[in-house]
Amino acid sequence: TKTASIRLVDLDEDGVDRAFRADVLAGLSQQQKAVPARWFYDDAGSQLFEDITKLPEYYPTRAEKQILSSRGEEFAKLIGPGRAVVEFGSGSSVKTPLLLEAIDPAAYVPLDIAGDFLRAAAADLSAKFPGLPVHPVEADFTKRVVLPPEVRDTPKLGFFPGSTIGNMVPWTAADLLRSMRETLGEGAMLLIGMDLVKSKDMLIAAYDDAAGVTAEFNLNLARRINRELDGSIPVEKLRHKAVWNDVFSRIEMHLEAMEDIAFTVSGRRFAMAKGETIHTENSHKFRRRSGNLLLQAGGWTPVKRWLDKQRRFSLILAEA
Ligand code: AVJ
Repeated sequence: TKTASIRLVDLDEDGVDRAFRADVLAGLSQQQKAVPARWFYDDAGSQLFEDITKLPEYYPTRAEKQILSSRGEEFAKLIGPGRAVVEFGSGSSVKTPLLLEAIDPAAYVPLDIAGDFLRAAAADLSAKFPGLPVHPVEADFTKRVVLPPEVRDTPKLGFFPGSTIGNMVPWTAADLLRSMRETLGEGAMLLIGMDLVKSKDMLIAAYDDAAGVTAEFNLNLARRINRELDGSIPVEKLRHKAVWNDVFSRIEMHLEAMEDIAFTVSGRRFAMAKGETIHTENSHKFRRRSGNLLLQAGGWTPVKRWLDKQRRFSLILAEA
């Protein structure tokens, strides 16, 4: 299998719009066309992802919530009170409270590149936990982040739920884990979600649901390119495709041309032959050994691993 590797443009460098344009133009110029998955999440895409989490076929969100709501006592014992919880990505309305309730933290520090989501998540959490200091930080957490002075001397717990780590190829994932370790400092712990390898049928169904919500989520990326980058992609001639890549243990999402097409993006011309695809997402699935190996490659030592009742999803606690 041939894979595309794309150099991500630095978000701080030129601003989000220029980064989006640069990623898309570079990605569409490759032999295997590809756009990094992080560009799914404009307002429409974020809403569609919310809808995905409620689909009967999309088990990861429910499975992870089940672990978080049933293992509170173990979290409390292994993590202890008084840590600053640093969440990578804006807090999801349901998962974060389950963790915070269990461990009696000293502060909550959500990190996100999207300021609006960040402020909304921070306000939400403050309302639910009136006594808890909340320090949102607008930052690109793929690099080392300087945390607010209020939590400088507080031991940290990093929280990275959702199996978002699975969107990255292993070397990028290991880099991210190392950055997190630098951001979190001495004595830190990390609680991270990793989706598990399971039957191909269950995996494909989770990424190609009967209601077509995941298809809309995928197609929205092409619509976003048209909207924001003055594109003329004929979206109605693309179809959503989810495939299992057994070599890399991952679900891949693609947008496949149903006939020969040509279009422009920001004044540049592109063509796709019938059957050619734009690779839009990797979602790696883990086993105990592969998950532990990845954590160790990123500088973390696994401490404890929990699965949901149906053994579909894992949550791993690690220490620096
Ligand atoms: C939010 C990245 C974990 O990979 O399962 C859901 C995104 N893509 N359906 C995942 C997603 C298609 C999701 N993550």
